Amino acid sequence: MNTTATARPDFDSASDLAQLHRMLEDIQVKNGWNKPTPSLYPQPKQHYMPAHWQYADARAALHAAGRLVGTEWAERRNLILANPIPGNDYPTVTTLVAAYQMVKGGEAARSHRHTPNAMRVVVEAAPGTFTIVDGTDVPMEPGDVLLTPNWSFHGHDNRSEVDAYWIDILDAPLVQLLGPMFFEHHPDKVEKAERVDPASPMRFALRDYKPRLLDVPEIAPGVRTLELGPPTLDTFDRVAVALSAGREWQVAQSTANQIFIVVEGEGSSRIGEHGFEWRRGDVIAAPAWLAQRHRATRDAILVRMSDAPVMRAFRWLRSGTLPP
Ligand code: GTQ
Ligand code: FE2
Repeated sequence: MNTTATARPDFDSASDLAQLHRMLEDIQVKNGWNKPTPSLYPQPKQHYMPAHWQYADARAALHAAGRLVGTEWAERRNLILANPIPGNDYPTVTTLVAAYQMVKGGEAARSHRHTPNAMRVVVEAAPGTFTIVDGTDVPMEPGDVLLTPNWSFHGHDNRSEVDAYWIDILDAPLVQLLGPMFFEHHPDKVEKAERVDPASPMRFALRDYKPRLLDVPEIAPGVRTLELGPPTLDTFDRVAVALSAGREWQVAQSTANQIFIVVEGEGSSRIGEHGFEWRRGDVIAAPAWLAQRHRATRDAILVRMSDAPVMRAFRWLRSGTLPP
């Protein structure tokens, strides 16, 4: 590169450290011996906060948005669950974003594809509601988990007469962090589906995973977990959790960032120092390295998404201590 020649500072003339530090600016470096905040530290620091969003609030807001926001011009009618730390308007936890979305009865949301991986958990939908994934209609029923991996075309088609509500999870914050973001529309506004596939590998139907979940051995009294796999998505996983009424599940600190969605039941959670009371359709942000306890007041099913696959891939998946 041909840059304007500038005189090199005369480092040997520096008479004290402050003067040397000032001269370092001229060669665009920072000293590494006197940093105000260390770059390396003994344990994870967490800037994101534990947080809770109520479905009742989001539903009311989306219902109103149904009058005012059209899917003819809005890519998606969604509400971003941005972590409530100052200045943040997107991630729910460091690597993941959650959003509530509504598609009205008789309406469609156009097909597109993007490098972020995505999934949804359905809260309300009547028969005839589909996500079209790469030309296949995948049915959406309450409690179902649907995947739309990196670069697969997807659109939402509600051919029922009632409004459908669900929760999206995307790894878009991770893609923004690393850089490889690509997005494009489908050439047809809403991709034509050639077939309906209720048994699509992109779908974990509640009616299928609930009985399997309730059948696995307990990992603690009244606590069962079931990984909703095969992985399919590279960056985040899904674990269904069944909690029996009156039981508590204690979870140690983990480097994995997590988001919980309440599929059935009611209860309360403590994430770090924050306590939340939850019910069906609610979302909880559980940032990494905060101990957790979850208690059901009525038999509950939760789905937990986490970036554990990323942490594991680079050998950064670690756990710490249980809640006090
Ligand atoms: O439904 O395709 O909440 O692309 C954010 C981005 C939903 C979707 C969101 C998306 C979608
Ligand atoms: Fe999308």
